[in-house]
Amino acid sequence: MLSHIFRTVAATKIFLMHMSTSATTITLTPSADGDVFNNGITPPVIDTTDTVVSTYSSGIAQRDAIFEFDLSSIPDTAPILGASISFFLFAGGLDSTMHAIDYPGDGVIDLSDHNHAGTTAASLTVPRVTSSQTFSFNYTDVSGIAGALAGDLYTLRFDVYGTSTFRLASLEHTTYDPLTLTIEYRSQQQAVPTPTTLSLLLAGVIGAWSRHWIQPGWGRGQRQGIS
Ligand SMILES: [Ca+2]
Ligand SMILES: [Ca+2]
Repeated sequence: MLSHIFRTVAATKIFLMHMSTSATTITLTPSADGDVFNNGITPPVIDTTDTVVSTYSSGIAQRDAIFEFDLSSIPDTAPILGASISFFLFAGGLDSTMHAIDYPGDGVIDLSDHNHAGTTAASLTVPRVTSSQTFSFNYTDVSGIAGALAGDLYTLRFDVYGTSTFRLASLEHTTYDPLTLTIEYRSQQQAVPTPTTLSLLLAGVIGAWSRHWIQPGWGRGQRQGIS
């Protein structure tokens, strides 16, 4: 019977531990998006209101597609299990690789985002797109997301190298959805029993103890013995 009690306690602990390590998935849209064009000669152009966000490369001229996210809904110390990006890509472009670079954000899309140092979160080889379509790809490195949690703001930038261009639907587009970022993280709920759980646990332990030690007739025998 004592083993039954221990099993009851162990089962309850296993349940609580399961609750403490559950995975949560969240899908975010950017808090801002836009692109920064810089050729090092003419004044840079920063566009955050167009219906299209572009990334482009042709020699020294570079246009970076930039997306800002608010990660405040994810606990600061939550382990990041994985992430993926999905976006609507307009027809065009050339065979090329698009690199997703990430770093803590500052809430503003400006010239400092051009060539801002960061982590290569993923690289996606995109063929010449003959019809507009949605693309998705998984992160190969989520450390940039983890590093941005404490400050809540997170920047994702698409770069292309060589001669290429890609055009994505922006937040301002009225027909196509903007880019989305899906993050899976491990929630870190405290493994503390609730009052209800504690009550049930105690009731189970007391009940098992009673069934074991208070045998039928035990109480009568005790009373008879005393009298
Ligand atoms: Ca925008
Ligand atoms: Ca910025």
